[in-house]
Amino acid sequence: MERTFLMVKPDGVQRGLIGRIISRLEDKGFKMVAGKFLLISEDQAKRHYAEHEGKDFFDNLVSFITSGPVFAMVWEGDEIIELSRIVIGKTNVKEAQPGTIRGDFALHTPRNLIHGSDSPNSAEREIHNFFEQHELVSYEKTISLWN
Ligand code: RTP
Ligand code: MG
Repeated sequence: MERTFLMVKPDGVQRGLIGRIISRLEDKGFKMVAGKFLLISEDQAKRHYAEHEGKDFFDNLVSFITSGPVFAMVWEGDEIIELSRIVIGKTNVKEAQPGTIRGDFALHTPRNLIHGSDSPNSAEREIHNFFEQHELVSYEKTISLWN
């Protein structure tokens, strides 16, 4: 079972979309194992976006993600890293398809509402940048998706 780090970014919080974004992930059948509402520190933001350090939009990314509260989460499911990015939709809002979170709700590319890890290594690093091991809740879903 794979885990990923998903986060409603400050624009999603400001627009009141936390609930609807979580619903999309629940509708798909993924399992939430951790969640918290917080303001990100600058150091935490730089660690989170380490892969983009040196790019021209790095400073904007850090200032945007620290500009207001976020809702950080860990979700679990088979191949969830790839599947959740399909539910989220493409980074570029002009490419994000209707039916995806970004396709249905996002208007501007840097303001694309939600972050999702892009690989198992990133997921591991991002989860531990936001959560302690004891905050990840281990449980079984008692309603089967298959019958
Ligand atoms: P995310 O990390 O937020 O889930 O998004 P992503 O994988 O789809 O996109 P990524 O390439 O990792 O970029 C991270 C975030 O940076 C902003 N961005 N701005 N050219 C630009 O101005 C530009 N490119 C990316 C977006 O907010 C993107 O989500
Ligand atoms: Mg990314």
